[in-house]
Amino acid sequence: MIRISDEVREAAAVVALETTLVAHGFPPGEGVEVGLESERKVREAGAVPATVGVLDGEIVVGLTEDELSRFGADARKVGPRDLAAAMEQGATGATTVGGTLAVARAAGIAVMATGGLGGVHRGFPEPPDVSADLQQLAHTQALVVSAGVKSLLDVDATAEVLETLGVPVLGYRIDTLPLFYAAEGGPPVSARVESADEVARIASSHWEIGGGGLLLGRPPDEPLEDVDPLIDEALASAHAEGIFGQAVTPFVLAYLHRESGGRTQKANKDLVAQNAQLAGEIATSLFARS
Ligand code: PSU
Ligand code: MN
Repeated sequence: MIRISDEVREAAAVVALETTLVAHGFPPGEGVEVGLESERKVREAGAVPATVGVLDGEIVVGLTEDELSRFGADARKVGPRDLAAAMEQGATGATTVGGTLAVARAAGIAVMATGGLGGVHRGFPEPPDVSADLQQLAHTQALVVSAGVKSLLDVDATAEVLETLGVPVLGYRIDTLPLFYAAEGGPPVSARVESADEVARIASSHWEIGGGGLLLGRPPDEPLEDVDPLIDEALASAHAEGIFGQAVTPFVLAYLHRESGGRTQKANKDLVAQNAQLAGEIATSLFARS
């Protein structure tokens, strides 16, 4: 049912990587580059990358480069609820953070990296759109490294939901939750941490006492502090075009990449790689402690 690559199966320290950002978060071709760069960063940190996706109905943990290149804009966006249908229908599906976590749980992988977590969309409850990432994170004993929550969302509301769900929100050398492109100005984290080893210790303790997922927010090294007006424009444009549900995030990201002259695309690519590297360090620390 799940094909785990030999390398991942034999690895000591593993980091799961998602494919939705590869297929739907960047222009065609570029997403695959981002995925491959993330894999390199995980390896540099001494861990093994396990990129997850559904290929012709088979859940794969540890896609090869050739396999990864098949995750283009025509791939389904697969959250936790979509996995079984994609399998039975022989589909090719790019897993979101939530979908990847569901597979990581089945495969016994405890660390994953992404760009920005999904969350509560702006304007809640109109529409009542809350990413399945949140619920799945709460129920999976895994740590997600991200540049916080995507700032096209209602980040404050998302932080409140994470508290309600009992998800620790750690800040990597920062007191507030990073805002994806921007570093500062988000809601307070539940604990600030200074090192990968400290994160590994906190995650281990959390799991020992029966806790579920944790979020680690890592601010981007080169933040963009002026994207907010463009995000407002992108969301207004999505609304005007009747874009809703799963299509909103890809639409808004593509709008920003285009209208910023590629600045958000570069920032997004860089922060995904930085998160992958840190996730690799944490996976390595977790293994050393086990
Ligand atoms: N991070 C990025 N780009 C992305 C995503 C994360 O830098 O495209 C994806 C993740 O797969 C996340 C999804 O799970 O966006 C959230 O989508 P939605 O808001 O529809 O739940
Ligand atoms: Mn949604």
